[in-house]
Amino acid sequence: RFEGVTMAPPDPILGVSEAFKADTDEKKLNLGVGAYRTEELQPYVLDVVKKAENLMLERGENKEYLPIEGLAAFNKVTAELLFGADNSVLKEQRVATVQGLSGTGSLRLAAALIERYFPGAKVLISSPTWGNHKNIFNDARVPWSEYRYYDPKTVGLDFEGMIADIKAAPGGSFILLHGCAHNPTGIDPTPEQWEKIADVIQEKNHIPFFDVAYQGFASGSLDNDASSVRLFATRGMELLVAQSYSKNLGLYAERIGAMNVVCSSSDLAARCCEVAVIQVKSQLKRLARPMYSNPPVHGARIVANVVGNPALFDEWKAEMEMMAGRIKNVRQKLFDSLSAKDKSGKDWSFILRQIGMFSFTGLNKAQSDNMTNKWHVYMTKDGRISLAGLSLAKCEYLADAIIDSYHN
Ligand code: PLP
Ligand code: TYF
Repeated sequence: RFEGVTMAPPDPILGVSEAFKADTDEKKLNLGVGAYRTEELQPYVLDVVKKAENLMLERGENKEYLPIEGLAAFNKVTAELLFGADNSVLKEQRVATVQGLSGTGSLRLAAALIERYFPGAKVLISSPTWGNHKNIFNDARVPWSEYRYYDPKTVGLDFEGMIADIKAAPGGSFILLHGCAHNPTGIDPTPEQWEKIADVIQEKNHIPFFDVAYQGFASGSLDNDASSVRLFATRGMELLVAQSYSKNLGLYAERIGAMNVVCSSSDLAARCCEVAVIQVKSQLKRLARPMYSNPPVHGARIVANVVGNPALFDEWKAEMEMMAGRIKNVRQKLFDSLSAKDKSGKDWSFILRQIGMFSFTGLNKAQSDNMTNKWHVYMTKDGRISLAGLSLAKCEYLADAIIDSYHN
């Protein structure tokens, strides 16, 4: 009976790691998955995470089930980290926060909410976007379409196209936005552009839906990286925000994140907003119950301990700056190596304008194949490379590989 089950295609991102493992060449380089590595290209567990885990062990905490909505201390600090503790959306108790199974699980939970309570509503996603967004909305049976985002001619943002497509979407659509460090392009709107994006979303009565997977990782500052979300929240808009601690705390496998729903009301002082928060939370719990019942506790405790303890919080910020700084250093070195080696006169400065873990090189599929087949550099076929998996020592080699692939 199971022989009727057909073969599923490999995941375009995680499949790259599998291919990398199978390669026996010692020059091989894995720039596929977005996971931070040290200069020695080893996985990194943050010192603050180890300290928080030691505290947890000393306290001898139990393994009882969490409530469906997750750990209360985590939900409190995660919303404060996102919006800022003194933000009026928190003071007015306008946010329903539930712990999710990292960014992916939180997005999936919100997709289920959209499918159930906004039947027929469309989600607009950027072209291109993180590959899993399409899977998540397909899986939840939420219709989606794309808005223009990346302009290959400028290797920058197609802002006019983006605005036109958001304007043209049916009123009341959900507009998926990357809070910072857009994956895969590394290109973010400027603060002035964010204001204009908020204007058209408000005009069209759309609902902004932020995916925040890199808070602190784009600029090195948690507050700067949340400024897009805060700008929308300050306007009193309703919005959805998925959060992930995979990258900024290196908690990839702990699956820790959150879904935040900001409720609004024409009369903000009215009780109707409070009621909306309670109702939305009850429905998120109802959706979670048959899917996974309740979320894991370990990562939630780590985050609650790190963010809730001023000394650990400061240490975290320093470690995050160190990680973001290392990525900036390899970004600069890669640019310098490309500029020095490439005799064609091509302008590589777009690499320096991109931010976050990734660089979108502009290499097409055939050129990306050449990177892998000839140079043993593993990357996604859309031309994205993870700078978090690159070391200063490998920049020259990578520059040779890119130049060869570009010009042949
Ligand atoms: N959203 C974006 C844009 C991402 O890049 C990622 C991870 O790479 C995620 C969400 C979710 O990751 P996780 O499920 O590990 O939190
Ligand atoms: O590199 C990326 O864009 C991500 C990484 O469950 C990732 O796809 C890997 C596994 C996972 C979530 C994200």
